[in-house]
Amino acid sequence: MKKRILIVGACGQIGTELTTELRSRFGSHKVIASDIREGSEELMRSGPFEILDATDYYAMEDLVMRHEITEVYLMAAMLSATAEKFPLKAWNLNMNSLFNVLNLAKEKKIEKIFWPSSIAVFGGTTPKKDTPQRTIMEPSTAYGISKQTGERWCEYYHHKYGVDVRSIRYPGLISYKTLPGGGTTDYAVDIFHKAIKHNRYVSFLSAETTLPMMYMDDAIKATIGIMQAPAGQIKIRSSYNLGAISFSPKDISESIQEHLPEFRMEYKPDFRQAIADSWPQSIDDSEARDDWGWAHEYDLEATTRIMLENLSN
Ligand code: AKB
Repeated sequence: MKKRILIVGACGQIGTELTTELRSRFGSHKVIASDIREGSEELMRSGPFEILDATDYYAMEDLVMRHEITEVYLMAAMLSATAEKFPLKAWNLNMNSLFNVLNLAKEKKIEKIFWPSSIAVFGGTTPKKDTPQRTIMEPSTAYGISKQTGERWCEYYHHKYGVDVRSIRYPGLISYKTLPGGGTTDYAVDIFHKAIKHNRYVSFLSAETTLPMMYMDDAIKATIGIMQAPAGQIKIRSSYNLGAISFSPKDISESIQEHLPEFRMEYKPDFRQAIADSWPQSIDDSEARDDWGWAHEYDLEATTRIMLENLSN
């Protein structure tokens, strides 16, 4: 059957770049972008777009049937920092949107689903270094609880109803093309904007807070990679650990100073410090590497160079 893709949450940080890449690989008219509101002019002009509330099952079903969708990438979610302010809203959005796509697949209206999980599924009792795929998971944030629950439901729908759902646990993502919103790792994008504009940055995480991170091109490659892999290679149907680089605010500040020696950092940790403190510092992603050939390309040095070059332009 011919492939027709729906991206839900296409105007967000990952959705925007994913839409562009999927359209260039499979053809613009085969990739339907959707979101609760319109996105950048570039995204709106690059192919079909529909307004969609991801929590509305009937609206999603209608869109899927009208466009004869075969695959859904569900990128709509409320991230960790915002979710701490609105825990029930976060639960409703993150869970109801997931149930909508899982049920569409259960009813054979779509064939394949991508759903993003996060390092937020781990908690303060998880081993922090080289966090294994299977380990203690006691998330203490509203966002983490929704992602952990979502993972359990993905696995359940796969085993019980044969739903082809694929997922990865994203670390913090860094891109010059799109801005993140409402996450704890957002500082690692904001810092580049402020470094170029003001030569200084006030970090809401302490100097030594090391977290797993990734350059966006690697994240897009992983997302499309896991969806393109033959079903037999996807042995984990909850969500795969995915690693690339790990750094702290101090590390990234020193990396920026290599290019902008005048750059200065200050540290004023806020409520997001407790969220970051409950997350791993680095990730063991050997199962993703073995099962479907995941490999990252970008280190901190390359990420810093690309970010500064492109944002200066
Ligand atoms: C966040 O900070 O909430 C996200 C994530 C790690 O899932 N970037």
